[in-house]
Amino acid sequence: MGLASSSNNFNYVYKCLIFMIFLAKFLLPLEAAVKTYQFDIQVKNVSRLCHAKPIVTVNGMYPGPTVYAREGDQVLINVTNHAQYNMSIHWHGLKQYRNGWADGPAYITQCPIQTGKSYTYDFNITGQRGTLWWHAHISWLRATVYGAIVIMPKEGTPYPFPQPHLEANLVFGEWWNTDVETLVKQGDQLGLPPNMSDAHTINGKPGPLFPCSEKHTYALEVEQGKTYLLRIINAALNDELFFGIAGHTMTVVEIDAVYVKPFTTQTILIAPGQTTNVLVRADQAPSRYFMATRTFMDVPIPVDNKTATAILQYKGVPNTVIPSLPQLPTPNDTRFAMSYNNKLRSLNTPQFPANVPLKVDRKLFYTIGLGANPCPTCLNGTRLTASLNNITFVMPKTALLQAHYFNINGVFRDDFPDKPPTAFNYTGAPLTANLRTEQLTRPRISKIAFNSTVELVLQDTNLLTVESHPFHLHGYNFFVVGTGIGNFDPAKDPAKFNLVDPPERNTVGVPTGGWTAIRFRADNPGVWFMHCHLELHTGWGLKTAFVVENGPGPEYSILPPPKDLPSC
Ligand SMILES: *[C@@H]1O[C@H](CO)[C@@H](O)[C@H](O)[C@H]1NC(C)=O
Ligand SMILES: *[C@@H]1O[C@H](CO)[C@@H](O)[C@H](O)[C@H]1NC(C)=O
Ligand SMILES: *[C@@H]1O[C@H](CO)[C@@H](O)[C@H](O)[C@H]1NC(C)=O
Ligand SMILES: *[C@@H]1O[C@H](CO)[C@@H](O)[C@H](O)[C@H]1NC(C)=O
Ligand SMILES: *[C@@H]1O[C@H](CO)[C@@H](O)[C@H](O)[C@H]1NC(C)=O
Ligand SMILES: *[C@@H]1O[C@H](CO)[C@@H](O)[C@H](O)[C@H]1NC(C)=O
Ligand SMILES: *[C@@H]1O[C@H](CO)[C@@H](O)[C@H](O)[C@H]1NC(C)=O
Ligand SMILES: *[C@@H]1O[C@H](CO)[C@@H](O)[C@H](O)[C@H]1NC(C)=O
Ligand SMILES: *[C@@H]1O[C@H](CO)[C@@H](O)[C@H](O)[C@H]1NC(C)=O
Ligand SMILES: *[C@@H]1O[C@H](CO)[C@@H](O)[C@H](O)[C@H]1NC(C)=O
Ligand SMILES: *[C@@H]1O[C@H](CO)[C@@H](O)[C@H](O)[C@H]1NC(C)=O
Ligand SMILES: [Cu+2]
Repeated sequence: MGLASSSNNFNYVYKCLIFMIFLAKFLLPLEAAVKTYQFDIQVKNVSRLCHAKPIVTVNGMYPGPTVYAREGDQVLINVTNHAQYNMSIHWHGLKQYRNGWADGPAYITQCPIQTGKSYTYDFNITGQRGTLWWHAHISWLRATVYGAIVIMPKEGTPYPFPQPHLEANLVFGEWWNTDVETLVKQGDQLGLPPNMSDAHTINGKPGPLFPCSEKHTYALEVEQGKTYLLRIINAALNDELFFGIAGHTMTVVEIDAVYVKPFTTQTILIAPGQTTNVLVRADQAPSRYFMATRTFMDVPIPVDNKTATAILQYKGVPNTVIPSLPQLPTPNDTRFAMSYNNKLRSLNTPQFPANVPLKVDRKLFYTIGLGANPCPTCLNGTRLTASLNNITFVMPKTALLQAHYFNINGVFRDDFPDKPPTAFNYTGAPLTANLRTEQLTRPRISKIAFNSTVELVLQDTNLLTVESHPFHLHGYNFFVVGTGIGNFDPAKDPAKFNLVDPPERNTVGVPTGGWTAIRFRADNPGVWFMHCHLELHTGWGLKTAFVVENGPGPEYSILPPPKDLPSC
């Protein structure tokens, strides 16, 4: 009897197990997991380079916490603002389909979360996997309020490259010894750029080439023969960066959460806003090797050119071993920058296709200009400014997405011009005579028909100076179909476009004195910010937005706003 009973029990347990395995294997993956996070915006005293100062943080962490999710998950992040500053957070690179309410740029898609208030960012991660990041999207608060987003592929879906032994995030930032918001205010009053940063950082740490760095050096322990996936994020405010590891080569496998055709390199180049995943094999003699990052700047503009370092530390090697530095290109190495960017190609496999729009419905040509407008109280009688098609963006007092959704008149104009007011030799001799830009009382943005295909050529100009500008589009990835030095030639250049496997990303560098052409299908209704990701230039007005109309019926239209959406 005992035997029969135990056999029955066995049968029962066995059946239950099978059923549970069935549930787990076939039902759970269909059920999207919900990931919840609490982000408390808190001011905390933090010390670097022998200077302590209060900084704005998430949960007291600098950099902030990593958001882990899986493709298909729903993510709920309750941001509670305990600081004295207005706050909003952007989930950089997440497409936020029909859901601009969760995108984050202050006064574009939402009013800020005011002191003492909370707002829950509620979004689904659909059709994306890889490395992205989040950051404050108001004033320069992203100087300290930023962190990584790691999106794993769906359960059971491997990477399209060898499985690494371990993964690590490397988030590059900038550190100022003084209060950044004060610096920005001072710069605004003078009409000049605020003081440049005092250090670059890797995971919030400048490394041993700076004073007081003993505790402020990031080290990654590796085992010889093993392969590591480094998720690299440029969260710096104003600097494009080179990165390399002494003695080691890297294999680039992903940019901006899109897989690329793998290639090996000694150095990567990464602009603010961009991410790059690389595989590194610990294939050198066990020792300690510097990982280093330094600015790329190919015009004589003063920049923070100091080198931040971290350490690749082979297991068992004592800390007394002095690491060597990698050879990075010179700060002005334009040739390296061009050749590196030319190597980036979408993976473009049946599983991960590059759906490049081949036919273009709407052609846009935007010139990027620096300028100076009269400012009697400023140091020089002028305030430095920046513009697209000679228009300096003015911040509205109400969020554009609300104004669009609720048909509030008078907040913005939707007649942003498709081309500059006058054609000129954009990248010819420096133009320093009339640097005025058009400054309006409300923003001008461009209206785009739902599901139309858009080609946008971003053309640098020599108004004041040429310079490289990393442009970021919210709500979309785009394909970088072409780039060149000098003036874009609409007769000749399109013939050279890569419409097969161009890199797909959310942030792209427009080269110094050159142009970049991007294409995307406007299938995500909403109001989507587009701006230079150099905080200095964004602050000067180098930004605009697209208002993408609703499609046919509710399932192609903007979702209703969440109940806790902040008001102005
Ligand atoms: C932050 O640290 C500095 C230096 O240690 C100290 O002078 C200051 O009072 C601290 N501020 C706060 C708010 O704790
Ligand atoms: C967000 O967090 C705050 C502070 O902890 C809490 O009061 C609020 O209820 C939370 N909101 C949600 C939707 O959980
Ligand atoms: C996210 O997905 C869930 C489940 O499909 C759905 O109920 C919810 O409305 C979606 N949220 C957004 C913001 O799209
Ligand atoms: C910026 O730098 C200048 C020159 O070094 C210095 O005089 C000024 O005090 C700095 N501004 C702030 C706000 O620290
Ligand atoms: C770094 O910048 C400083 C100040 O702008 C400049 O004096 C110095 O020559 C630069 N160093 C290099 C290696 O470019
Ligand atoms: C780059 O900078 C170096 C050192 O400052 C200088 O010698 C060289 O001429 C510059 N190269 C270019 C292409 O401007
Ligand atoms: C002030 O303006 C003059 C003349 O336009 C220019 O040469 C100078 O560089 C400017 N100074 C600053 C600090 O921008
Ligand atoms: C534009 O300016 C550059 C540099 O001054 C010059 O080489 C080029 O010929 C000019 N192009 C035209 C079309 O005038
Ligand atoms: C930009 O607009 C201003 C103000 O209307 C004008 O004075 C200036 O010539 C324009 N510049 C260009 C490059 O179109
Ligand atoms: C958008 O256009 C593409 C290509 O013509 C088409 O396949 C797709 O169905 C369209 N989407 C909608 C929602 O109309
Ligand atoms: C915070 O945002 C509200 C709403 O837009 C605005 O009225 C207020 O002036 C802002 N406060 C600060 C300190 O910027
Ligand atoms: Cu810029």
